[in-house]
Amino acid sequence: MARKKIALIGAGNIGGTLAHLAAQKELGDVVLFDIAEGIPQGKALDLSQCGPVEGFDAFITGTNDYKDIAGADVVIVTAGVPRKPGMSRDDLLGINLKVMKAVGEGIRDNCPDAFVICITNPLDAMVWALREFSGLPHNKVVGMAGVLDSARFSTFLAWEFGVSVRDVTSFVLGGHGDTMVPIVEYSTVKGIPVPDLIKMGRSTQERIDAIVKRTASGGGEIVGLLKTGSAFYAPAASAISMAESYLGDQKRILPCAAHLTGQYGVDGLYVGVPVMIGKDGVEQVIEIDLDEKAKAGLQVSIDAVKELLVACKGIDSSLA
Ligand code: A3D
Repeated sequence: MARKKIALIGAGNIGGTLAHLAAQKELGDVVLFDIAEGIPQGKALDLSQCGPVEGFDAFITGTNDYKDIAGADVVIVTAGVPRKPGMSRDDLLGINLKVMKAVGEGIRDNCPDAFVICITNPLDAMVWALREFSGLPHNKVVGMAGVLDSARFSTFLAWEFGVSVRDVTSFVLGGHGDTMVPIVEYSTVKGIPVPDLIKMGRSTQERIDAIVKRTASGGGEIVGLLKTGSAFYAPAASAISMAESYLGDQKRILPCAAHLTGQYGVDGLYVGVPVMIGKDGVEQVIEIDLDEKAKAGLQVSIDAVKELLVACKGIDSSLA
């Protein structure tokens, strides 16, 4: 069987880490694309030389030409610029929207059958715009945020309870970061819901509330420490788990920014919800009953996404 092809658009911190993980896991051959000349080529060469040491078979190449992503099975998009001092949110939105236009058209023209995972921020708006510009089916374009947010939540819960991260399942809905909606009732240690663990005296409501808060500002905490960039190891690992579920038809249930068509009372927006990812991309959106607090939290997320889309449509009239 021919090897799969993984195209990574953006060869920055996350792009390079994605390339390393994809090669180590032998998901397929890897093409790193970036507009910066030399960066994708240099990283590809460096990563190729890990092969003999780590014992993986994967061709890793770097390019500045979209033609080289032709026929890719999976595309993971991290292209964009971070917000710099003095730049407004709308300035950033305008710049990254232009990037999504170029990337979307590059995917449309070269690998329209790919499964596309967007990571570029502001995530919920960029994944929507990328889908619009690429014209791919909605089930084949998805945003990565929930896997990362729930990984952060699970990490802190495992530390709190002093248990293996493997025994923790956590559940988040909604947007990335501030508007994330953690569902504590569905977060468990080996199936025991966190509220039950509080009743058992294993933690307190105050401590869990603090963990929820720390999770929601988890990205900012890392930016504050790194000072020159944002998190990249866990974001890359999260996107790779989504790619693996697609390539292996694993049908994993993962929280992703997915296109909704009436689920959770939302139509035509990308919102963070649990979905099943298999060989057809997003095969199902899992709708769960929410209590009033979670519903209100999700509504805040939805309103924030709507506001961003209005701004996008104001910047690029082809999106209106
Ligand atoms: P960084 O290391 O700056 O890499 C971005 C790369 O994109 C750079 O190499 C740029 O040269 C490249 N680039 C810029 N414009 C284009 C273009 N038009 N075409 C192709 N490449 C281009 O950033 P990073 O890898 O740390 O982060 C990438 C993105 O992910 C940013 O938007 C972050 O905000 C976002 N991010 C999202 C999450 C989520 O959970 C959603 C988490 C962490 C980072």
